[in-house]
Order: sequence, then C-alpha cells, then structure tokens
Amino acid sequence: MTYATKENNLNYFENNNLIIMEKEFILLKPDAVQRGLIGELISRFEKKGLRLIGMKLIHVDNELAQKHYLVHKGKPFFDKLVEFITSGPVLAIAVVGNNAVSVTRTIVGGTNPAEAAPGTIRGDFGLDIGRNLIHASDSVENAIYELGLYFNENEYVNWSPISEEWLYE
Ligand code: D4T
Repeated sequence: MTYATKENNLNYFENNNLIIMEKEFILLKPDAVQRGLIGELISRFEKKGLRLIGMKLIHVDNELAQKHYLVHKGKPFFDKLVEFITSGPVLAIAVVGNNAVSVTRTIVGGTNPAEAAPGTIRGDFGLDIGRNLIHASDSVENAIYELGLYFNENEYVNWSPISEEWLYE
C-alpha cells in the first residue's frame, strides 16, 4: 500500500512498516573539495543506501551563502562562515531515504571535528570547527528550505535503484 503525505509525498507502508522517505540536503564544503575527498565522502552515503537524486558542483555566491546561513546571522562566526562557503567550489547533494535526515546527521558527526566520534565524517577527516568538511540539514523542514535554495524541482532525477529491494524489508 502506498500513500502520499502533504510534506513530502514519499512516505509509504511496506509489510506494515512505515517507511519515512525523507529528502535530505548535503553540502561538501570547499575544504572537502580542495582536499580531494569528494569520492570518499559520497561513498559513505551511497554505501549506507541513501538514494542520490541530485548533485552539482557549484561556487556559492554571497547572496546564496547569506540565505543558507540565515539562522546564524548575528552570531560571531557568521562572517567567517560566509567567507568560507564562498571560498571555492562545493558539491551540493540531494538524497532520499528512510529517515534520511537523522541517518545523514549521524554519518556526518558532531559540529566540531576535534570532538566528533571516530567513524563519522567529521571525526575521521577534520580537526577544526571552521573546517568541518560538510553540511547536512538538521530537520525535514530545513532540508526542504535548503534543497530549495540549491535545486530546482526539475533537477531531481527520479529513479528506483535495484538495491532498494534489498535495503528495505
Ligand atoms: P552545519 O550547519 O555546517 O551542518 O553544522 P552543524 O549543523 O553541525 O552546526 P551548526 O549549525 O551549529 O554550525 C554551523 C557551522 O558554523 C560553524 N561554527 C559553528 C563555527 O565556525 N563556530 C562555532 O562556534 C559554531 C557553533 C560550523 C558549522
């Protein structure tokens, strides 16, 4: 049985389990791109089973950076955040999966790489909070907002990976 929800049109029951197919926004920041970590980092989400539906290498301009970090406006680190995110190419990624937001945030790890758990991206690859490699939306609502900043609806690729039959019960 499948049914659509107002929020995402993606949730459905399978074998009486509610599969919450959330969309999540991931951004590989300029340090990850410059350090040649794109493949390594994407592979973590790919291997986990999240479905890639959008990806683009872009240079974030000041206007987009301001919108992206709106919630941090006024904080002491805001200007540095904007300066960093606009300092080189980034890889914007859209994924779909069961509980994609919390699953992604777990893979990403704590904000400060110096304290992030080993096995997480920030825990394995970083040392400094101002160079924490990756951003991922922290709620379904923020994912919708941030995806809207980086992707047009017609840029998502609608496909069904054969692996999903083996990823979901
Ligand atoms: P992002 O938004 O990059 O995925 O990070 P988090 O969700 O894990 O953390 P956040 O929103 O609290 O911080 C956003 C961004 O700001 C940098 N930062 C943060 C910083 O440079 N100094 C600080 O003191 C804090 C709190 C790191 C991530």
